[in-house]
Amino acid sequence: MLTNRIGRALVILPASLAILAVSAELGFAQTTMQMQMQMPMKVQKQTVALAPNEMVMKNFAFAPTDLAVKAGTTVTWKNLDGEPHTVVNEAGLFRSGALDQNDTFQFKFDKPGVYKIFCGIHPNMRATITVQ
Ligand SMILES: [Cu+2]
Repeated sequence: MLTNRIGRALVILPASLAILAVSAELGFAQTTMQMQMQMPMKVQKQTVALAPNEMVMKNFAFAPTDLAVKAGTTVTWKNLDGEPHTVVNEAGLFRSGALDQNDTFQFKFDKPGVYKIFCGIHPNMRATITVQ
């Protein structure tokens, strides 16, 4: 009987230690999740406040993908991603350096036309600026 009781106590003790360890980890995971949930909300606010002559790089895409401006307009690109992006004109009219998070690049469109752009690092990122 006595050996049985000691045996049971030895089983219960590691089990409760494991529960303590798991709940400590859960607390940490919850904090991390809260941080992740708050961050995209801030990014969304920035996107809503976009100026008509502004294009962002977000989630590995240009947004908007089609932008229409009048001749003489300076267009601003802003990278909201944690990964660097570039702005390259297909026709070779302009090419930015690598833009880190929150970096911007500007180009003034003097002549009407259709200007296709892509990211030199991720060529599947594409957009069009139509100058009227
Ligand atoms: Cu890119």
